[in-house]
This record gives sequence, structure tokens and C-alpha cells, in this order.
Amino acid sequence: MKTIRTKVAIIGAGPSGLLLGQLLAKQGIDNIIVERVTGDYVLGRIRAGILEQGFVDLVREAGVSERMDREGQVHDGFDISYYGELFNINLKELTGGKTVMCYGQTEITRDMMEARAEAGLTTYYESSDAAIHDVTTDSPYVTFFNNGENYRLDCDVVVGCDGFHGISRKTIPAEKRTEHERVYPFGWLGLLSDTPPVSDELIYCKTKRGFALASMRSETRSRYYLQVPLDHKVEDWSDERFWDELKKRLPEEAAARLVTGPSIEKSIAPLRSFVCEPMQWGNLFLVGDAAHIVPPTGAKGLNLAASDVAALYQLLCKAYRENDKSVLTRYSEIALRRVWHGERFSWWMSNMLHDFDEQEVGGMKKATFDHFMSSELDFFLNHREGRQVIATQYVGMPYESIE
Ligand code: RFL
Ligand code: PHB
Repeated sequence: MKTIRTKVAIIGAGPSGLLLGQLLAKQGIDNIIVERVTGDYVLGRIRAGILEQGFVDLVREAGVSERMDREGQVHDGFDISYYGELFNINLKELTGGKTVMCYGQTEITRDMMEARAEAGLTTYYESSDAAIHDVTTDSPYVTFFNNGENYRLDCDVVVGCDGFHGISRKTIPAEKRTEHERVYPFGWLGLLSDTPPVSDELIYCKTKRGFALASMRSETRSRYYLQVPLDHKVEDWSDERFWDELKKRLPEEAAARLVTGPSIEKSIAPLRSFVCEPMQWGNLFLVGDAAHIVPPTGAKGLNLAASDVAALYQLLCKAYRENDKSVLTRYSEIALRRVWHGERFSWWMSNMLHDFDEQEVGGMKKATFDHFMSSELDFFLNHREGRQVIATQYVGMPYESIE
């Protein structure tokens, strides 16, 4: 067994782990990341596209923003198509100047991986059997198997950045955590293509055929999503079928402009709301998808991961500066306050924008109660106050500052 030591052991080299590692290293707090798969595999996952200002600021603070600042697109607003009628949510005007940045999770992850390698910081990719030990003592450690060798990583704290299916959350005994969950009766089928986006702004579409989203990665790369039933498989959806269905869900003018082409990635993601409370146990701290999941409709998943990182980063800096780890007990409470905001907004946006299944009643199709309730969106879109409520939450709630 090879024994190594660091201050902060991080499980998972997704955006949460890489961002925290980079920020800590800049403050001289050494850390080691243990990742299950290869770097290329991590980069193959096509996920988020929308970054809140808080995330952008953190990336700048981590010193990894050069390419994002050059290539990321600032979005002043987005559109919602409500049964074909287009409403603009002008974020900048409705929030007194706030905007979001469109820059893919793949790109930001690549930038952080490169910066980490350049700074000579250690990441053990392709590590199996990671296990977390003794987190209720002052000498926790992580064991794993890498490149033919067993490792023991001694540390002060362990940070679980290993996503929803990781081991960190499950290390907390079941009786010490409460899990809240809601699954939705549909998924999102995503398609990435090297075609110009159909619009400068994102378009969230509520239609009788189900939800659709027109998003993008650059001026030449588009990302589209369709609401599909949970039992559908990617193989059921040829590119041609996807484009045909998308055209039917986009507002007419956009559909007429749509440029189609071969997909470069296509995948189905189930939608889930999930929160684990508390987000810490002894010297183990959960960050990002390891502790909470939101449906992608509000573009909040990665952004909530970033606010967790911001809170834990500040608390760790304070703990090392003052040589007093007791401040770390505040982490879960601080992080969860913002997480629940994001959960509620994502749940609300999902309920408003999707088409819920119809029920058979007395031999006739009747729209469900949920369907009628989602007409609340009509009210929000037709009132400035309503659009302002959406905009304020879309750009993201401010981060709590830690004294
Ligand atoms: P990740 O990205 O899942 O990374 C976890 C890492 O941990 C590794 N791992 C392990 N390592 C070692 N040992 C183990 N036992 C391990 N188990 C797992 C994994 O290999 C992986 O590398 O979690 P992280 O870092 O917390 O990041 C979270 C974000 O990825 C996620 O919240 C967002 O992608 C959610 N999301 C969106 N968020 C936004 O803020 N804006 C968006 O526009 C947005 N769009 C989306 C999304 C997620 C989507 N899907 C597919 C779920 C769109 C989609 C379609
Ligand atoms: C994306 O571009 O992948 C994206 C954008 C906004 C969302 C979800 C996903 O709400």
C-alpha cells in the first residue's frame, strides 16, 4: 500500500472537484483529486451550457477564465414560447443589469483540467474502489486502486464531488441523512450538432406536443432538447425524427430558420429533484450533484455546484487561516439555503413548461390537473412582475458572504 498525504482529498474530477481544487491551490491549500474514469471520458459528457455571474466570477478567481472570457457568449435574455407565442425574458433589463454566460460545461472542465495539469497538481484518473474512512475522526483517509497499486490518502478533510452516483453520499450512514426526491414522468433527449443556432437567444418552448429547448454552444454549434417519455431509447430517435419533431415544437418563425445536420451527440437524461440533508458528516463534505440534483429546466445544476464550492472554499480558507476547523460546521446550512432556492425554481420551471401525461377518464382523454395548473405561466409571462420573478431567479440568487 502506497501512503500519500494532502490537506484536502477530493473525490471526483467533474466541474465541482476541479473548481474547488484550483481555488484551494491558489490559496496554497494542497489537494489531491481521485477520479474513477479518464479525463477524456469526463469531457465526453455533454451537459450544462448556462453559467450564472457567480460561477463566472469564481472561475475568474481561480485564474482559469481566459478562454471563457474570449469565447463565452454573454446572454442578455432568453425567450419562452408559450403555445407558439413568443415572450422575451430580458434578464438585463428586468434584473438591473445582470446577464448569464453561455459556455459549455465541457469547455470549462477542459480549461480547468489543463490548468490543473500545468500547475502540477495531482489527479489520479482511472482510480477504482475509492472508499472513505474515519471521517468522524481528525485523521480521515481515502483508499483507492490506481495503475496496479493500492493507495492510502491521508488528509484533513474529504470532499465528495463525485456526482449523484458516487460513493461519498452513501458513506454517510443512512440514519444520519435525509433524502428528499421527486422523479418526473419524462426525460430530455439532447442533440448536439455543428449547425448554427436557430436563434441568438435560448428558446424554452411549451407546446401541446411536449417541451423543447433550443440552446447553443457557439455560433456554429447548437444544442437542442426534446421532452420524451421515459421508456424511449436514443435508438428510437433517428436524427431525422428528432429534427422533424423539433420543428413542430419551435415557434413558427424559428422553425422556418432551423438548420439541420448530423448529430455529434445524442442522449436521454431523466429528470429528477433530489436533496440530501445535511451535506456534511464529520470531516466529509458533499458538493454539487453528490448532494443535490435539479431538473435541467432552470439551468441550475452546475450553478448550484458552484455556490457549494464558493461556500466550502471560503470556510476552508478561514479554517486554515485561523487554524480552527470548527467554522466548517456551518457549511451544510449555508449551502442548503441556496440549494433549496434552486430546487424550488427548477421544480417550478419544470412544472410550468412540460406537458404532463393525459389521463383516460370515462373513455375520454382528460388533461390532468397539473396541466391546468401550469397555465399559471400564462399569468407570469403577461405581467412584468412575473417576468421579473423568473429573471431574478434565472440569473441566480447572490452568494452568501462568509465573515
Ligand atoms: P459530475 O459532473 O457528475 O462529476 C462527478 C465526477 O465524479 C466522478 N466519480 C467518481 N470518482 C471517483 N470515485 C468514484 N466512486 C466516483 N463516482 C463518480 C465521476 O466520474 C465524475 O467525473 O458532478 P459535479 O462536478 O457536481 O457537477 C455537476 C454538473 O455536472 C451538473 O449539475 C450539471 O451538468 C447539470 N446541468 C446543468 N447545470 C447548469 O447549471 N446549467 C445547465 O444549463 C445545465 N444543463 C445539466 C444540463 C445536466 C444535464 N444532464 C445530462 C444531467 C443539461 C443536462 C442534459
Ligand atoms: C444547455 O445548453 O445544455 C442547457 C441550457 C439551458 C438549460 C438546460 C440546458 O436550462
